[in-house]
Amino acid sequence: MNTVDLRSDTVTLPTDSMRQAIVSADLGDDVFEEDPTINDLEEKAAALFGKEAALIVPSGTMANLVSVLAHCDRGTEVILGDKAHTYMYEAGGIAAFGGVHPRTLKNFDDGTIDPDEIQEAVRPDNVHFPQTALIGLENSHNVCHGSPLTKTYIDEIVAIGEENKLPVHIDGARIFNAAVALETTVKDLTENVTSVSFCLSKGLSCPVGSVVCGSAKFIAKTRRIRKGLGGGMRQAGVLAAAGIVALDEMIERLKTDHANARRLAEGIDAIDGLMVRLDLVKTNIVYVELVNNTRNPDQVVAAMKDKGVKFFAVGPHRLRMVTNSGVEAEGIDHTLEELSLYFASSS
Ligand code: TLP
Repeated sequence: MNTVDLRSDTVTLPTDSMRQAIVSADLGDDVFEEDPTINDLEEKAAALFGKEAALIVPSGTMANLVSVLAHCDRGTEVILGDKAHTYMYEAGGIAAFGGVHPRTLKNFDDGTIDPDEIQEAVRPDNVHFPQTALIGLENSHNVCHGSPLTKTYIDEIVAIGEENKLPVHIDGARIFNAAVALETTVKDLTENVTSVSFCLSKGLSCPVGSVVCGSAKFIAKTRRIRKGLGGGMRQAGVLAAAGIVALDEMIERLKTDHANARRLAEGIDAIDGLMVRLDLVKTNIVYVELVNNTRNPDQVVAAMKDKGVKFFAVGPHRLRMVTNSGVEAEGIDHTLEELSLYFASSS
């Protein structure tokens, strides 16, 4: 049995058709906007998300960074969840490189933030306060059990944004997972938000790349910021070629990752000593709680690594597993078998 790698969907490898597309891609200099494959990917992405334009960037981190920097001047504030990836991870880039002040509000387990709290957090016009410049959401929400945000919720936040003349950005690193889980399209979820970023290199299995979508004016601004951050790439059509294949061939198969996550979650929840919030498992991310103190997460991770199963400890009592295109149904069976044996022997 090959290693079952559940550390993240970022570990996915490009498919054969991606590798072929990479080899035969038409290329040019993308800083001159002359790479035909990148231009095709960006046009395709903009259309898929119902936006005027799009921009490829090297990572999800840079996608969020260029978006926040394009929306927010130095010293202004972004309202976002206290479990947002942009707040918890990304090396504090929005503050470090943009001087943008994060105003965090409680994220519920389903990834939402109370709309009334968002409304109340918008700063009045007063020299003492930073000015609010942006509302940020995350869909699906990584730390909140991979929960998908619905169109109804997103549009409610967009309405608050409009009332207060504030743009809304979605970190949609896994927005295709959200759309597949909600049986809708990404366009349906994002047509009313100001900007959205998504990752090609997570569940969609590309080697590298993320894309930002928004108005032509916004994308022109992100292009300049990307250059300033050193993210202007040259013949990066080799990456875009895989991205086009991903958008054509890899979206529907996310259903398999979700089915595997569901089975994994149910199997784990049945093991004595482990608990999963089954009501919250809707996409490809499974958080597992250790409910007694016989083992700590690092011990579990080390023991399972020896049995060919990899995942992360993400807190004093918590593990994270992410299903992905490199994990088949038999990998889920193997994981459940090994965890059952381990916890039977240690209880
Ligand atoms: N998430 C990674 C790690 O950084 C935790 C993972 O394994 O889940 N937004 C969201 C919602 C993300 O989950 C991630 C990556 C990013 C942005 C950043 O993407 P990259 O890693 O491409 O910079």
